Amino acid sequence: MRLSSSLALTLLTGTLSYALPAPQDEATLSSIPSTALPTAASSDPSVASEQINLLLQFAQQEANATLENNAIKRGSCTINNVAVRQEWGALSKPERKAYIDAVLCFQAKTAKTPAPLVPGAKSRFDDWVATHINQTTTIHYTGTFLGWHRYFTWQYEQSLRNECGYKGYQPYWNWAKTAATGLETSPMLDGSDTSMSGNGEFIPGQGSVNLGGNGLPDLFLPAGTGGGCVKSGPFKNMSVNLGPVSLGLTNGSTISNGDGLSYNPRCLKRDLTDYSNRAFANATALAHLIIANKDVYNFQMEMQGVPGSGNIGVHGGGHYSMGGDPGRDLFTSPGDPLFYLHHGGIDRTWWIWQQLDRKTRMSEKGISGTGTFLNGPPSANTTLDTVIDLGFAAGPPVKMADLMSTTDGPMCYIYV
Ligand SMILES: *[C@@H]1O[C@H](CO)[C@@H](O)[C@H](O)[C@H]1NC(C)=O
Ligand SMILES: *[C@@H]1O[C@H](CO)[C@@H](O)[C@H](O)[C@H]1NC(C)=O
Ligand SMILES: *[C@@H]1O[C@H](CO)[C@@H](O)[C@H](O)[C@H]1NC(C)=O
Ligand SMILES: *[C@@H]1O[C@H](CO)[C@@H](O)[C@H](O)[C@H]1NC(C)=O
Ligand SMILES: *[C@@H]1O[C@H](CO)[C@@H](O)[C@H](O)[C@H]1NC(C)=O
Ligand SMILES: *[C@@H]1O[C@H](CO)[C@@H](O)[C@H](O)[C@H]1NC(C)=O
Ligand SMILES: [Cu+2]
Repeated sequence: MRLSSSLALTLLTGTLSYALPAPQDEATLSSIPSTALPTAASSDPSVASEQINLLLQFAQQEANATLENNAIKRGSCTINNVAVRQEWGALSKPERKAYIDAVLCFQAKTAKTPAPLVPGAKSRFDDWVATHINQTTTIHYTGTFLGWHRYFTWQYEQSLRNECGYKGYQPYWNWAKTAATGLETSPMLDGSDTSMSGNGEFIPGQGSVNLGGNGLPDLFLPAGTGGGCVKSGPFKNMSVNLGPVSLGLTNGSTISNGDGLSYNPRCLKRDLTDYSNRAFANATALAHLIIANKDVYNFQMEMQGVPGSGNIGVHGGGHYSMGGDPGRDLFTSPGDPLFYLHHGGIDRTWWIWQQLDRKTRMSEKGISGTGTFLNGPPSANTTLDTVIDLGFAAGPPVKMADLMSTTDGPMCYIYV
């Protein structure tokens, strides 16, 4: 009796990983106690980067301990078969090329979306953009934001593997790193054959983008160092077919092309903006997001930016540091293939945060919000039973319950 209740307590407090040392890796498992984790984000970017690294190590420890137990219990996702998602710069050049080739293959495959429904969806890549446009107002500032984008990114990765022979996994963007180095010199955006293509052509004399208006205070972001068509790297020839729906321009105005579903082929434009990366997605901002927020409401609001606060969060910071078209259009943003590296980074941030308190943050208490953008118009609370449906991009529909863990539901991956 005494023994079983203490085991139950151990399970409840999530410390089973420490109680049951894994046979081969005991030292690692017990190496970072939760008391050693930082309690406040450092304002020094290099110290903050160290803090993020420690949080990441701890998250891996927690996730790996569960995967070790799954191996003992002969579960399907174990430490032996778990996919490991890496930062773009950590991939070898052949690995980067393999990812790029799979995306180009995807862009050359015929769409599954029926043309009468979305005339602008020409490729498999476009199926994803169409789904995102169609659901934009019900997947941002909602209870589904994190889960929806986790599933969207995972299914994209799976489709690259299953339909285009990709053998790797979804790489991610570490904004803290590009905030320190600058975007244009990073291996992800240097315009080389092994990058996600580079900046757009420089357009002199651009003004600012205004993210305010519509009752909110103005929030001006300066233009970047590009602005025109991307002319270097693997995606220099790609055609952006859908949108825009709500594209911020550098003269402060916003343009749209109706519902964004008609065929509107144009070049991929980027306007790499170090300012937005440094101001909103630096190491301190990322460390603060993970450390300071104890409940999911505050976590996801800081991540997306509290409207009117002047801070667009790491989510907005990443999007607006790409700039251009479709980068500055919330609806059409997956039309830039860099979107998936950005959302790999978003998902990784959520994953690390979840591992710090697995019991709460992977349960219904780890969900906050409703089915509509800032609950306008009012709608039902999102729960573990809320269904996520990616339309013609990929199936099957799943429940939020299946998306709270990256290793206990249909998915099986971790981050390093
Ligand atoms: C967790 O497991 C992954 C996959 O085997 C490994 O790459 C990573 O180093 C491990 N992390 C820790 C902290 O044990
Ligand atoms: C871009 O298109 C041109 C003309 O069709 C072709 O010669 C070139 O190889 C293409 N470049 C890339 C990177 O796909
Ligand atoms: C901003 O630029 C767009 C595209 O060039 C143009 O159509 C629009 O009229 C401009 N708006 C303002 C306020 O200058
Ligand atoms: C880093 O991000 C934080 C939070 O967004 C911000 O307050 C700070 O000014 C940023 N640092 C720099 C150097 O821009
Ligand atoms: C929805 O969630 C809010 C905030 O957590 C809560 O106050 C409210 O009671 C919930 N509504 C229902 C119908 O459960
Ligand atoms: C858009 O969403 C509606 C409602 O969920 C759905 O019926 C329709 O098929 C969707 N269209 C696309 C292109 O996914
Ligand atoms: Cu989105």
